[in-house]
Amino acid sequence: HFTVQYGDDIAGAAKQHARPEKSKPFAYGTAGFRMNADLLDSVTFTVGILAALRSRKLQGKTIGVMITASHNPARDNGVKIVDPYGDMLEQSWEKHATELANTPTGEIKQAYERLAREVFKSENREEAHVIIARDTRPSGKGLVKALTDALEAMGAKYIDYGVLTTPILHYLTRATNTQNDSHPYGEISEEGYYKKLAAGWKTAMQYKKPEGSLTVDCANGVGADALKKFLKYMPAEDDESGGIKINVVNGRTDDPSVLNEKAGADYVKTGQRAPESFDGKPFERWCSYDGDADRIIYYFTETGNVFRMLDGDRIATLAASFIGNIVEKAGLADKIQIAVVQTAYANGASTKYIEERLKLKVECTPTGVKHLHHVASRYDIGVYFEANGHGTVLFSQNALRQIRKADPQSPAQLEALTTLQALTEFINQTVGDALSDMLLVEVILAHQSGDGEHSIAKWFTTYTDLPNRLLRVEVADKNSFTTVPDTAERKLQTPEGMQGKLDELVAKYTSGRCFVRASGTENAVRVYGEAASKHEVDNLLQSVEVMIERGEAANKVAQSS
Ligand code: G16
Repeated sequence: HFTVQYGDDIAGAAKQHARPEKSKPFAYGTAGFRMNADLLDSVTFTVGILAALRSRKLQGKTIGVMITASHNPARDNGVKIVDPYGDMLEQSWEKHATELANTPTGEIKQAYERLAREVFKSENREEAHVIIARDTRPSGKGLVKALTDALEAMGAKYIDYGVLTTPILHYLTRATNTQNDSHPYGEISEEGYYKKLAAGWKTAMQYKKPEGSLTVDCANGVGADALKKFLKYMPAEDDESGGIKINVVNGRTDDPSVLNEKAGADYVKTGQRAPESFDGKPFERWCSYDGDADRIIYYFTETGNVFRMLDGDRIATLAASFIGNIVEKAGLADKIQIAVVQTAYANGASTKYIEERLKLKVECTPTGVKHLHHVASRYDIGVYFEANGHGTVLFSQNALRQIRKADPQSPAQLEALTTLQALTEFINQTVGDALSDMLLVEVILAHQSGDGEHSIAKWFTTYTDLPNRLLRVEVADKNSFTTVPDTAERKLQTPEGMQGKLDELVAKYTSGRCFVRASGTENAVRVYGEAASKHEVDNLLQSVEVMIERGEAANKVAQSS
């Protein structure tokens, strides 16, 4: 038995952030806790306790806490913990977060002390360090107060960085913890992030000028503020070396009610349509960020107003093919292994293209960047993207070493190495990042342009997507939808018998594939399907929706009788 400090302070402070007695159980989900902001005060307080505890457990390393509900409507909010190297909270700690969040306020001291004994093993008097940021949601400020009350009760030191994009908070967490390393990640400031990205861009774009302009729909979220600030660090628009014209639209962060409204990456991807304010001319490049700027989707129209979307799968294939190419040109193909990580939402045509054309390994994980990131980090270069536009490219220590020590034998090799080196600089190594991913796409398209064809159109024609659809179905209890372990969420375990019925439906369609899973960020289930034709996929998804609704109705009857 050893002494655990701060228990009484926590019990005292918790009274100001009491857990509502009748609330449903809270769970640390796909991206931390996420729900209606009114329910989040007590949860955020307990996240503060856990963040400080985690910092102490890791010898005082700095832990990040981000308050955001990203793509959700403005009334929601969320809170998630970022580990020292900028990746998501280690999964074995998620259960501690869930347990603390569900502890009745009167028992919080005991629950905290029990947990501290379990994780510390012996007395721990380390300092605790936490950094905080939030998106533009009005509820964010109050939640930061709940968080800092907990941090103060825990005797933790903290910095509140105010309103930032999620990826910038991840960047700052890593930069803070690597400042004394031989290769620090970057300057510990928001400005440092912009400078690092712009410097990488300039190197990668030496002697290149992007074709035309790019318009960015910022979903009226924090990405708009970040992008406007970032543009000040970029070369002038008319600069022959990397100058680019970027238009910012849907950048209203003063009115919370418009956040993610008929705009943003989720709106575009889910509905396979442009944001409402779209007025692009044929072949003009557009992209959409989501509410906290960690996802991006590209699109354009062809003559005749045909809408063409380039989602996360397309960014993954573009990046994997380009990087594979320059690794080879740099003479490093036998030293650096590249793999692509996707989820079940990846279009079957993209997976086929990566395996058969690019001849690269593909891994499939459950939804949530935390899962993809983990698997991608096992490779020298791990390209990971969810179809919804959330992803990045990771370079291992081995890859970085090989790139640094390579000795170019020709001007072509030197160019390939310089570009590769620049990519390692501006691609966010901590998490999916709309701004950094946008630069990646723009660099690649600029390198591939110049033959008279629109680079975005050429990108679109590399393979043909299988017609697909994503549905969101509201159900009484999304937790009654569970999936079989180790199937990357592709098979339902419960409701009992539903997977069998789903298999029967899918078998009726050419190249049919469909799965159902509970969302980890919204109170709904998601249904994804693809088939050989649009007509077939529409039909398939309609039948699946009816099947779910019948199941719901039968449940209701069973419960009331
Ligand atoms: C979050 C996660 C993503 C996930 C998305 C949807 O995104 O970070 O990895 O794909 O939610 O998850 P689900 O289908 O479980 O609701 P964001 O951008 O909302 O933070």
